[in-house]
Amino acid sequence: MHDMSPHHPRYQSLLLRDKMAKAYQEGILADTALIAHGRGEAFDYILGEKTNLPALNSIKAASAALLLAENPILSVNGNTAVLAAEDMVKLARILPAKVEINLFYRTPQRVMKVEEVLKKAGATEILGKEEDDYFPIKGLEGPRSRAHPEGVHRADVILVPLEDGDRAEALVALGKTVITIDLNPLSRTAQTSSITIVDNVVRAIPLIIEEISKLRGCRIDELEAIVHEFDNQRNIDSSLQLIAQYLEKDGK
Ligand code: PTJ
Repeated sequence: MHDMSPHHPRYQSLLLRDKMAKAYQEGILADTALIAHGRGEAFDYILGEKTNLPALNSIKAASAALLLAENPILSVNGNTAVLAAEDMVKLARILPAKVEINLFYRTPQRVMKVEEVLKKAGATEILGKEEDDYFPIKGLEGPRSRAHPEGVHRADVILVPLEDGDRAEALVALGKTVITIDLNPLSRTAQTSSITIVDNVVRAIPLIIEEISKLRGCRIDELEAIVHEFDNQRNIDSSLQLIAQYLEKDGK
């Protein structure tokens, strides 16, 4: 760990960078994960590095959808495991939901490393392991098409933070409700998912956990109304407007 002062204006961001760099050195992350993280940082910067109103709206809709789900699944890749394993495991426990590993740059070694991270965070049941059964997702090729028969295949609602566009699109085409957390509101994942949370995973997942405990006492029709009234495209447009306002204000 680099010696960093907590008074540094970018302290939190530097801490996350350090965590990512260390995880890469330990073989948990693919090299491109650091590039993906940098892209996320850039979007986070122009969103003010805080959870904005559109993100709060989608967090509420996502929480209602997860509570309504019969078979919710939390899909975990390398970046999510490194940045938010404890929160993902906590979310899985309170729903309850299953956790499934799905890697874009899949190697048996990385699957084992991500499994270790999740176990260390307290996960007991993990799907998507190297030795697990799987069937490919229709319309997808390569290792990221792997889906566990009791996990992603059976799921009605899937949380896929930091995802790649093709997979989100293929899952939506199978009739699944796909919730994504992606700082880039223009990414294909953001644009094709059912519910898009434009926020950092490190802030969004704890907020989903909080929202779930608030909505827990709601009736089913109340939860359904929250999901039906949510307009994903309009909400993404609001995030884009925030970015435009930020650039306009700071560009002057
Ligand atoms: O662990 P693997 O092998 O499954 O690989 C995971 C990555 C993320 C490397 C892989 O899925 C990938 O290459 O993703 P992309 O296509 O670069 O997309 C990542 C998206 O996540 C981008 O739109 C980033 O802006 C966004 N992003 C990056 N960091 C965060 C983020 N969104 C939310 N929170 C973050 N911390």
